[in-house]
Amino acid sequence: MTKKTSKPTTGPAGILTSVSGPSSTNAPETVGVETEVSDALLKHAAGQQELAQQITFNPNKESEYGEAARCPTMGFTQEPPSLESVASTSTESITSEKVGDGEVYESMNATIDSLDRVRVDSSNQPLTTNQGVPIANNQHSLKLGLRGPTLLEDFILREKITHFDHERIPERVVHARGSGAHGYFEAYKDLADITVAAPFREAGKRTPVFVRFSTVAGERGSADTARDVRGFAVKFYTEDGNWDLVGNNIPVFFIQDAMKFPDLVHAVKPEPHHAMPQASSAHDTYWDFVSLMPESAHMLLWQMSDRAIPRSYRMMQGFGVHTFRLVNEEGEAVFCKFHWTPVAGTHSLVWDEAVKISGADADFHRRDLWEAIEAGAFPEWELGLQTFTEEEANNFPFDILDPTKIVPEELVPITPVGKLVLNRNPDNFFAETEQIAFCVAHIIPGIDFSNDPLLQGRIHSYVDTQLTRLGGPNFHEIPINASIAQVHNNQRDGMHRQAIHRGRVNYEPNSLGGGCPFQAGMTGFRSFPEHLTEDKVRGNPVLFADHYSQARLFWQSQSAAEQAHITAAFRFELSRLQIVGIRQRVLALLANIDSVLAENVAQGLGLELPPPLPLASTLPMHKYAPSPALSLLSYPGQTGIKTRQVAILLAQGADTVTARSIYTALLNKGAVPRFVSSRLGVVTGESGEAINVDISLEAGPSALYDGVAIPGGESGVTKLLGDAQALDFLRQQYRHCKPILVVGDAIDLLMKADIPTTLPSGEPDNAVINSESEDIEEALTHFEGKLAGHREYLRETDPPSV
Ligand code: HDE
Repeated sequence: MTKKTSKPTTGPAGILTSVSGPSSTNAPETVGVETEVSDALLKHAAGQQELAQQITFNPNKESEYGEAARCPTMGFTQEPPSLESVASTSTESITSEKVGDGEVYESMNATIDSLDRVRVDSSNQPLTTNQGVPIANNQHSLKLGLRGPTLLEDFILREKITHFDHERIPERVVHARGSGAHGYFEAYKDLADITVAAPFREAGKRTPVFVRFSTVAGERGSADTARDVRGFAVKFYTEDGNWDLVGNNIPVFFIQDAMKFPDLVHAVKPEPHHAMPQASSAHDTYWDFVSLMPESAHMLLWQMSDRAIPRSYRMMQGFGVHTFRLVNEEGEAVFCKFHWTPVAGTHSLVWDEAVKISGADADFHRRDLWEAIEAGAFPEWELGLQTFTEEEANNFPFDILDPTKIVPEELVPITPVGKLVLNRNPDNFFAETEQIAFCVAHIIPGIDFSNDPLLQGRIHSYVDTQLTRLGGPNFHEIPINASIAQVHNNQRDGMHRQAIHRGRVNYEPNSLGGGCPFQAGMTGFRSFPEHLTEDKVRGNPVLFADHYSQARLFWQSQSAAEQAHITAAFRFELSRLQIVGIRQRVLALLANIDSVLAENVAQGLGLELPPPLPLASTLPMHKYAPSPALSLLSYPGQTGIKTRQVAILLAQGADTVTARSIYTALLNKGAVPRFVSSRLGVVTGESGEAINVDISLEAGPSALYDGVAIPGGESGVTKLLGDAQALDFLRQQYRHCKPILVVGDAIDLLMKADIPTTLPSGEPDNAVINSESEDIEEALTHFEGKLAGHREYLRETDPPSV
């Protein structure tokens, strides 16, 4: 006879303690007292048992091996029986002003949201310490008596000074000097046929972006107008996560392999023994290195061209540089090069001007970007793609994995796919522009890498550098870096962690969190499954050894003025060197590109042209037809004179009526005219019309303006004739090829300043405009045309005649 046994009772001890419990799946019905907390406790315990029982094994294991692994499966999940069952604590419904309203916002990571959640406005607020304690006296430290020593006890003073002592973070190793803004990218069309990337999903779709422009070599406080490559880094905040396109304003690079990057940067940065020169490549170590690395030849021509001294961040192109991949829903890939083209056109400074701006306004580019956005003249670029298949790439005369090569537009045309608009300045430079962390590894579904060996090294470098610069692995939680897509994973802890994760699960696979967060399988990011069967090797393909044919292509595609500037730039840089052997080596490198270029630079240095450097390749050099798109002059832009800065030069007694009409006409066309005189104050004309001077000649010297207009008025002109600063101003406007408008008597200034009205060719100089005040309207139209055209390079001679 079997004895009837009753169902064993399960007591709550296993719930009320945190170690061990009965081997029973019966959930206790009570923990004794009945409260909200006890109810949550029971639900949690029962739910955890239930989840673990329902997920009896890992059903995905089988699909992790062999062919099946090519199509990753979605992680397995089990709906938790209650929200309480996956809580960290039974007390989560207890509320306070600090812990919140006791609600669970399901599937939400509250560190992810717009920047509104962290913006601070202190209107009507008293000063407090960082602990929120109101500060009674922010003027004095706590002392023992009015004349006594300061007390260690002064926690308010110590907190303030300690925070101040640690205000600086390490600057970026490269690209330390920069400026940024918010904006959006708007797609022209749906690109589903070639990519699933979120920004290209539908026509008109807007993706928020933050863009940072930078110089490369200079330190954080260096001048904006140094001769240098400019960074052009764009962070797209997409619904599939952040995509960073970390490019430059030049489409090629100095080196072909990440292994050489630290050498390149060491060579260009200030020399280690005396830490000079700042933000300049014009020194021995740089040219020593690049002349021993002839793959830099192509990049050197771009770097010595006017691209390296842009007029404005708004007036330069941007390039992804490397070949990337775009991948569509079917998993098919095409190769892709990214191009940003400025709507304002590509315009540059001239070197003499850039040097002067460095002294007059080291923030020239930062100010220009800030001012344009503040004024509502939002900078715009068009994004264009060059796409091509692997098969097409195999027939190109260069290797698409070589970052010292472009894909000429004549070979693969550029398709416009959207526009970038920068329409909001940051609230706070440090919190946003300084703390933004771009990373080449930040890609999203639809974008993938190529095997470019420079790109491959960059994938590692950017996260790595932020660990030091931003103080640990949680820099993705800094608001400017946080994605707008939800972030859920099992990464935990580390310096400055902000997210407070609910629940006991911080691993995957799990049953106790219902399997969450789970892998996304085929809807997640999948790398393009490129097929490769190769040996491990350190080296490059033979086509990488052609160092000169694209350098020659670039040279031959430049206008006469651009070629003259490149020649002068090489001469300048090399003339600063001290070691003759290095000068000679660079000349030998140039001799492989173009004999006239090399000869002219050699002459400028007082050297004989040495024989060309030996070639690294036995393959014949490819002959490219010149590509007009490589000249800056092919992008005059569509914004005319908008945002162009124009000086209206005045002295007491000037024709202020004409001055005002010039001012108004320019302003109405979107330009930024400024009344400039030797002193601030009021200039009164013979008519009695008074004008307040905007800026003095000292505070705003010539190099800062795109053009000058000088009204007549006998006594005003007489004063300017006797003012050497004003005459210098005019001479520099002329030397820097800017349009000059002189009205009435002001023509005398041209003669006094030795400014010719004809070009060296004998033709009239159409950018030196002379008018009577009655004809000012017609003259202004002419002046505006020249201003929009930016420069009259035909005026230039080497050395300058004025
Ligand atoms: Fe960078 N680069 N880079 N670089 N780079 C950095 O990352 C690096 C390269 C570029 O506005 C650093 O956050 C390596 C090419 C831009 O914040 C660092 C290699 C191109 C910016 C780094 C390269 C770039 C950086 C320094 C060779 C053009 C500024 C601070 C393998 C396509 C982004 C930082 C900003 C910044 C490493 C080569 C562009 C150290 C190792 C080629 C625009 O991680």
